[in-house]
Amino acid sequence: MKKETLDPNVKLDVAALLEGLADYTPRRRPWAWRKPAPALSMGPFDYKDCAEPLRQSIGLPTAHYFGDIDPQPLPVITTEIASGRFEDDIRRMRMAAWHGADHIMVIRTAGQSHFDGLLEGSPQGVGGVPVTRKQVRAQRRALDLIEEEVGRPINYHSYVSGVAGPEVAVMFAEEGVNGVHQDPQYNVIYRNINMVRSFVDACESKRIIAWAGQAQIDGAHNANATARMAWKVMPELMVQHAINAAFSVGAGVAKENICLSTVPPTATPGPCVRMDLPYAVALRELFAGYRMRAQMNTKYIESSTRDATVTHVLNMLISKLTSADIQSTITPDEGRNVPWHIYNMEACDTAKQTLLGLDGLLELVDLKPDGPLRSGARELKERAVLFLEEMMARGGYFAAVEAGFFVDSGCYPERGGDGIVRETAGGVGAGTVIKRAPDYMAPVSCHYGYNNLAQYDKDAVDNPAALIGGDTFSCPEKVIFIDELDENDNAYLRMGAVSDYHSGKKLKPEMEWMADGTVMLTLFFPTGRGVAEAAALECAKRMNLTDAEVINREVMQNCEGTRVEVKGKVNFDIDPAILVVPKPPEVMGEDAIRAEIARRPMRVVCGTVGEDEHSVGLREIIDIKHGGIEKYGIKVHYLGTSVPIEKLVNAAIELDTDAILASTIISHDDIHYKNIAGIHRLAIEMGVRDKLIFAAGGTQVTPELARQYGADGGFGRGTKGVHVASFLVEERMGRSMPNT
Ligand code: Z97
Repeated sequence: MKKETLDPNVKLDVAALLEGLADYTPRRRPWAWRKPAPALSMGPFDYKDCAEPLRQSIGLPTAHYFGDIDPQPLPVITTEIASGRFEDDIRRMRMAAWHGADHIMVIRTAGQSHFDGLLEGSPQGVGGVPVTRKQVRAQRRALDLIEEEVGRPINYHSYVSGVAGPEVAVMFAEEGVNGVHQDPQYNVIYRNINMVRSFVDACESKRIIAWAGQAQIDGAHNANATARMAWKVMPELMVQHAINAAFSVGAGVAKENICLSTVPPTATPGPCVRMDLPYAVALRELFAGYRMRAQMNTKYIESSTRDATVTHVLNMLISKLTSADIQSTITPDEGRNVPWHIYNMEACDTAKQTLLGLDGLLELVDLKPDGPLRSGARELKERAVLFLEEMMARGGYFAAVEAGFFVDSGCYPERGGDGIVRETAGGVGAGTVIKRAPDYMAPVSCHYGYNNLAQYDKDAVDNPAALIGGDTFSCPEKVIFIDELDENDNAYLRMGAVSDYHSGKKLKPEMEWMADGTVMLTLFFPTGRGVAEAAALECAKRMNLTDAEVINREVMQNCEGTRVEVKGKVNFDIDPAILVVPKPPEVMGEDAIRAEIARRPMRVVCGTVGEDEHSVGLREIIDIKHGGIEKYGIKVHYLGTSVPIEKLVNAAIELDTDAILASTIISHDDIHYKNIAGIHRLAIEMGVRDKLIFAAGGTQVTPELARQYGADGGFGRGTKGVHVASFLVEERMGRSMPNT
């Protein structure tokens, strides 16, 4: 890859990223937190708890009202990427970084936990990517460029778990991975990997995590997602956090790098904030000094993106009322199982929007020092301590797992009897742990436990790797890089098949993979759910979509209507060369507009037409306060809202104006275009059309259509006063206006 910087207007060259990968070394290992900006002022606002802004980013949709600002909240924002193809995930990472994500979690392909060794190459995965050195190195390299582009460090993250946990930990430290999930309880409970093996492996892994300065996230969120009644496992969650946190500190991980993966366990229609807030408070009291990684609830999630987003927002209210060092985002794709680009961006925007909206909340409100919040928190802590005590009395963690203590649906000490049971001597990898021999020694930079060094070389006690002239942590050139092993399943082949799309020569709709052809339709049918779904699929068929599937349905009323969302594929390409791309409007300079109005004064009459009471948009266009056309000296006669079109044309004649501006928001039955056509027709009938400039605007107005229906100019969403003033002046200069 020749140029190691990105141009914001040029697509990321993924193929170039793979060139010379064998010699690429990462720039850094440790996790990076956002830099607080305690007295941040942006646009018209002051912020209380934000971080330093980005150099380049995409702001929230409404940012243009406030000078295109894009403030960044303080917590690190996570996005989870799970498309299964690492080369496509890279492009998604860039988009996510522009939307404010600085923690990119790469989900692993199903089943990798049970591979007793590292994978190589770049095969395609299911539900995530096979995590390999090549995949990690290429993605970290891309993120090195992307973080420079947006102007903030980006943390790259995956999993140090499974039977190959320590091998993965070493590879991650070598490759500059900054954050990892590491929790031996995850292996035991969810992957049935032998307990002894999992805890021994965790010692080595955690030592490496400590050496690399990575952030470590535990696995307690999985109990939320697995327990039958997730709101009942709150005491157990605290026990799981405690086991991994204390164990990690024992293995040498700094407390400030240990992140508790915490999820508000309850969800709507339950009274979730009332139930989850005491838990969040208890957790933060019990684990003061540790980091909180606030995950959203993914147990009670359905395929409605709206519903998932509200849950996410309620969860973030809890983050804001308590604390979150990392704010995770998954919604809204998790519930409908379509891990598409757009949902990563939506979720990042939801987090940013919510956290910004709640900026400074704790300057305004206090959590009550007494009452149900405190008694609830205290009770949960007591239950957790009792749980731990009973666990100890039974003989410790292994004995407790054998007795089915974990992921039980009772709120301890109540028991549901449905906990997950594992045998100490059972599970994948059972019997593989052997005692270190008396002459055991490992010449490596970091190592857990007994290493016998003194008996070999006293000088090497503090630096065992010196015995071999440095290990791969100190000498990256010793790392062996394997490019590809599978000649049928690798990135070169996959990218070769879609190279015209990567280069931009051809276009095809895409949701997760380059040129996957996937599109989504939203349909409404005035009928019940079953018929609506079948009708939606029939519709997709007639629209020539293949592989059509319903991914969401929401009943409006049993028989009056159902909303259905369908995904499907198109099988055509678009040649960008044949597209007619409208030019953005050319706007005259403000001084030139003012000078022209001073030379030839201009009068306009305006109003919202028909039955339309929406005046905000029009006022933005005319009022001097909003930078409207008055500001240039144009005399405006505002007739108000719901003005009959006859009145507008008559007023133009009586007041002898140069122009009519009609604003029209309501678009039912195309009434906006019907009104535009009506004004045009009336002005012709009254013999004044040639004398008048007629402009129509509104959020649903398309400029081309407005002109087709008879207006001289049309103005849609995003129009500012300067656009309209510029149009009026230029239009008048282009005509001979007898009445001026
Ligand atoms: C999250 N959505 O919020 P395998 N270790 C831990 C895990 O949680 C996971 C793995 C390992 C989730 C992430 C599910 N979590 C997705 C503590 C997976 C991965 O390769 O699937 O066996 O393990 O973090």
